Amino acid sequence: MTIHNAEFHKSVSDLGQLPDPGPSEVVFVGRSNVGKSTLLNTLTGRRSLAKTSSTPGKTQLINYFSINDGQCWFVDLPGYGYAKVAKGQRYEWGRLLGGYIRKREEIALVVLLIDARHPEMESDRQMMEFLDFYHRPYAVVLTKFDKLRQKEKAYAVKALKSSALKANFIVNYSAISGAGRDKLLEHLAIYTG
Ligand SMILES: Nc1nc2c(ncn2[C@@H]2O[C@H](COP(=O)(O)OP(=O)(O)OP(=O)(O)O)[C@@H](O)[C@H]2O)c(=O)[nH]1
Ligand SMILES: [Mg+2]
Repeated sequence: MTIHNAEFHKSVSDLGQLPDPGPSEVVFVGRSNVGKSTLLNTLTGRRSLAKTSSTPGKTQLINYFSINDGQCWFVDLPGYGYAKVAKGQRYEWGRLLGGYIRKREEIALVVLLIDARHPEMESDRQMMEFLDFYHRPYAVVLTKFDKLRQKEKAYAVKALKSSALKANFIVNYSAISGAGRDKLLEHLAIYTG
């Protein structure tokens, strides 16, 4: 798809305030600080559309962005993995994040962002299980790919391919170099009507 314009639409802090069903939604999820807001900005070409920060936990709301005058919505969800979880314990996704993924019918695709430097995090693995359990189609974007050496790149892709077996596609992404942007937009065209 080509993004002609992107506008902030609405922020929501409670599942009771969700906007009425609109166009199909592409939802961005991932650990805090993985680069969700940065990806939204680089994907849409609007540098300060979504607020980014070097401190994790910046996005605590559900933020809606209208793409191409309502062709679809991009949705930035709160990050997870900030609070420590004891080994063997199941992740409690925040109420907003978990509830949204379970209930929102307009979700056409969940884009799960995973830090390319840490492709085997337990929380990400559990998120994939969660998405699978609720029959949510999902794809994986490996972020911060520019931070890896050549050898690490090959390792990250291999590790992810073996765990993200149900992912509809996997894209390596760098907000710095722009790598993966065109590929991701090409894939998203299928889900955005
Ligand atoms: N080198 C590099 N840094 C990145 C990339 N993407 C994001 N970052 C940096 O990572 C930090 C976190 O980015 P955000 O986009 O705010 O992360 P987020 O996932 O929205 O974080 P929360 O809202 O806290 O959940 C920022 O300092 C970004 O500049 C990338 O592709 N390469
Ligand atoms: Mg954010």
